[in-house]
Amino acid sequence: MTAQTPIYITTPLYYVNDELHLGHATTTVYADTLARFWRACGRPVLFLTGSDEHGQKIHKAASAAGTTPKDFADRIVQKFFELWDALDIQYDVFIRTTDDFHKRAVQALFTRLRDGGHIRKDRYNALYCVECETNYTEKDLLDGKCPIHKTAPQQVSEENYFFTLSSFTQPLLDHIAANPDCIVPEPRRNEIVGKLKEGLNDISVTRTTFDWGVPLPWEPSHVVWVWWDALVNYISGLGWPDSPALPTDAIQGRSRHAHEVAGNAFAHWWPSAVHLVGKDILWHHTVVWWSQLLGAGEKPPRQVFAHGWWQVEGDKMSKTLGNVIKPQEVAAKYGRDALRYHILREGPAKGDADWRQAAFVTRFNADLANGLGNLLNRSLNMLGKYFDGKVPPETAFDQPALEKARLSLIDRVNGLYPRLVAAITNFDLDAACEAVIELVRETNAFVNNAAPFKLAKDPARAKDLQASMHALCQVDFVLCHALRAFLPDAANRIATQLAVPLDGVLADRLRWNALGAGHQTGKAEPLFMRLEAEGNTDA
Ligand code: ME8
Repeated sequence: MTAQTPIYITTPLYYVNDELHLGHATTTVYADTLARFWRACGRPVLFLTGSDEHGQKIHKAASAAGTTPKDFADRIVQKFFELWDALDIQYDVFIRTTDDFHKRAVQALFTRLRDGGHIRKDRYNALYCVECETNYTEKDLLDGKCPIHKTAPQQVSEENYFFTLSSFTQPLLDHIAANPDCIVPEPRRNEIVGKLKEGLNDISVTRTTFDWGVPLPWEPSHVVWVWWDALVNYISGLGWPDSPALPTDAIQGRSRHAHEVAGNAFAHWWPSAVHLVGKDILWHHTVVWWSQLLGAGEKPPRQVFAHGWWQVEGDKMSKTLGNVIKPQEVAAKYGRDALRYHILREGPAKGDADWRQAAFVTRFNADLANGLGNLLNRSLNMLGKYFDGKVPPETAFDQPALEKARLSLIDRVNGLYPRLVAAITNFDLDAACEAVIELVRETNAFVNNAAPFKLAKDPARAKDLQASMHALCQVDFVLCHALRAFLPDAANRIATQLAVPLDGVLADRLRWNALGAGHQTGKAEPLFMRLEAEGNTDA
């Protein structure tokens, strides 16, 4: 990977049967953070998200609401836009599976698979969970119920089209062996390899009992199974199979950036595709999706990253329990950076996680209010008092212990960029944030030791005062750039207070002396107010 290698980042297309919750916001915040980080590194990034609108689940929800599936989807998808706007999610392409260009791509894929001999008609007898939109065998069930939703599956029997999934067992195992990081983290890859080694069964991929889906081109009484339809979005969103450009014209108003690429958009972005998903849909995004691609003569994406699930205060998050965390409510109450930070620090990137309100408050106060906010505020206030807000020229401390502390800060600042790149390459968002917060902690300790407020009272210590304030200016500048991906609102507010533009590539910005002497900073404003344990601010 070089700074110029493109990266194509996707979230799942969420179902429009209900409003989105913390779980959906988590995958999307992860994707947005990766996208912002790599953009700040100067890498070409394409970030796609969207909505999954076909299938029985949506049909059922629309009937319950007394409306048509399309009207229902139109209504719910507006809520998606509102949520992503409220959280300032900077996606490039928003795709709806009811978009015409997408439906044509699904039909083209199906036709290719038929022509390649991968499709056959058969009798389908299955146990189908509508909530998962997936069928199960008796041995998958727990007490006769879906292992995820704990509801009894439907017994389905119909004649429909099957895909020869079984013939892809070995090609998938070979692909994974040749590309060890194509499924991350490692335990997730092992899980998929384990299941593949048990062998695969052919799967039914059309339905005739309802019509809310993409019709088969040669037999429109069949609609494509919703998963088969939805997964194709990752390539239809790039213009596959025959459009050289992204379909942004077709989705004007929903998509943010029209990326100009030389040549074919699919050829440009697909080799560097990274799908972010929850562990519940890893099977679909590897075994099912990759077989579709291989069968159609295309390559699997470069990587699938699967995160775990949130619980809430030790319980499953569910409507029945009434403990569903609504991201817009958290953002409205505490700020979207606070929500984002908690997701990045405490979220299920590596394994399952538990949303605990007490931990939310503790971390917010320690890292953001007492840590980052306090550092910024005191350093800018002191700079205003002692240097009229102007960055002083660099100088060393006379006192050896303080000079040692300053040299250590310089090392930490200059080592931050490679640390962030390594953490983000590994999808370790927690480690990336920790690297920034360690700089905050070390600098706060430096302020306590150097005590510029005391130095300012002693004219003989003028050089040490200058050394400390120059160092603080460098750290503040580096922090606002380092936080661009993780706390975008705070990064902007710090940049305003420092009176610097939030631009340029991180490799240039995360360096000691990237902020020149003589620069005039702006007015210090509090960044974060401490929270009381109940969640009230003490402002
Ligand atoms: O599966 N914790 O959509 P979906 C963490 N339409 N993440 C969670 C979560 C939780 N408790 N609950 C949900 C679908 N998620 C299909 C996808 S893609 C071609 C089709 C997140 O609306 C997680 O990312 O059910 C999970 O994979 C996704 O929401 C499922 O969203």
